[in-house]
Amino acid sequence: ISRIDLRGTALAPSASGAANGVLDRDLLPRAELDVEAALEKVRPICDDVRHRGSAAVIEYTETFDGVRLEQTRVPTEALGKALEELDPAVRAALEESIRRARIVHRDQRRTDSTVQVVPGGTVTERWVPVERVGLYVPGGRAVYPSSVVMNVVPAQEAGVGSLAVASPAQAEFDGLPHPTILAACALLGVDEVYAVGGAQAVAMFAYGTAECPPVQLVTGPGNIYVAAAKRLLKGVIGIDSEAGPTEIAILADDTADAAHVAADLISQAEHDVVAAAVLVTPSEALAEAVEGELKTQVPATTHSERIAEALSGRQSGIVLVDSLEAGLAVVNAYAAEHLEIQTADAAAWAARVVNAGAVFIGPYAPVSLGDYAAGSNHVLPTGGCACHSSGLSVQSFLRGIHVVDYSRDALAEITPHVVALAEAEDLPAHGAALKARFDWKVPQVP
Ligand code: HSO
Ligand code: ZN
Repeated sequence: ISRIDLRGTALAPSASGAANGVLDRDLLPRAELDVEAALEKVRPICDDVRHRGSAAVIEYTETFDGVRLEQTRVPTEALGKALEELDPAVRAALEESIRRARIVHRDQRRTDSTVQVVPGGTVTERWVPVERVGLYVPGGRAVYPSSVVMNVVPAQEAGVGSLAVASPAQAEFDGLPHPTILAACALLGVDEVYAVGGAQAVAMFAYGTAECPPVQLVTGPGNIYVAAAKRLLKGVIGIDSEAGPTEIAILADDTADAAHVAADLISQAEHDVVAAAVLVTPSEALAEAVEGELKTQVPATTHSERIAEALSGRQSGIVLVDSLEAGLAVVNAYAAEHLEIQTADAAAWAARVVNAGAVFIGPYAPVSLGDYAAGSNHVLPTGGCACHSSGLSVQSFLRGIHVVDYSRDALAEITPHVVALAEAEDLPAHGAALKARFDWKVPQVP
């Protein structure tokens, strides 16, 4: 892991508390993902699925996954069987993860609210779930039943009526998606699952096929082709934000336990050779101790090669700063997907974080807890998107409909203003629509 020395660099937050303006983002370790290049590859696939439906989906599955499907939908019996065969310890863990996620996400549900703007004039914001949602679940190396939980629970708690899951067909599992994915679906009560992956899965969801009715929103992580297909079909469908490689940032002082800091950096580096692990600290002693811990811990882990590559990439590093105040400016500018605060007074520092997907406070809230069982969601904005976006929540599956209700008197009262604005915009018919209700006369402002 490399060191980035920002000591002596002016990092004080601006008057508004926002650190973005004062820190050159290029100073920070971060990788780039080129989705654009994949767009040209997925365009013909999406077009083909649009025109030929299931037949095209089946052909692409044969080409890319080496499986000849008879039908794209996974039979219900296969879901039940996967659940029966699930390791009881994994089942119990998933059940607890689901239980906690439900507690948190149920609490996120907004209630409709009506405000009286003027006597006789109200506006209501009515929250309505998306009717049908498609959830993409990757196959291959990243088989994450926990991500099924994190996508399905908020959709269900939002009241989404119809939910379908797509996950690549796997030759080694008789052409079905990974059995743990199927078992997680069964546990969550999802029975509509398709053995389809890649861009063709996103196109199937967007345009619909004879087997799979179209959905309105597609969520879930995926490889670069899935990301490209989502970007391409956005508009036909709604999408969640693009999930880039996992990131962990840790703001720590010398009260932090170096072994724990190292273990947490390693935990997220484990995802991917391009995963980012960043420690921000004013403590040279901690930096050194963490480097020492990494030297002993990394070789002892199962995926040591992948982790070593992630930690030595330019997206990872130990950032030395003059003070925790400067460190706060750095982590706010970085806008990490996950941010741990391991300092004295951690909660107080955490309260001053403005850009992060999720914040983990103190020594007993490691990111891995949030990945599986804190109750919070682990689908979070990456690549700095935390400065404008939020993680997945019940809100992601709702739309707010404005409901406008005005009486005759309330409309009469505002008519002169509407007419004035309509005329200023050279749209007199807009004003006329109101005047028509008052015999074409503009009611006088009292
Ligand atoms: N840290 C990942 C989520 C995950 N971790 C799934 C383990 N399984 C992105 O937040
Ligand atoms: Zn993780």
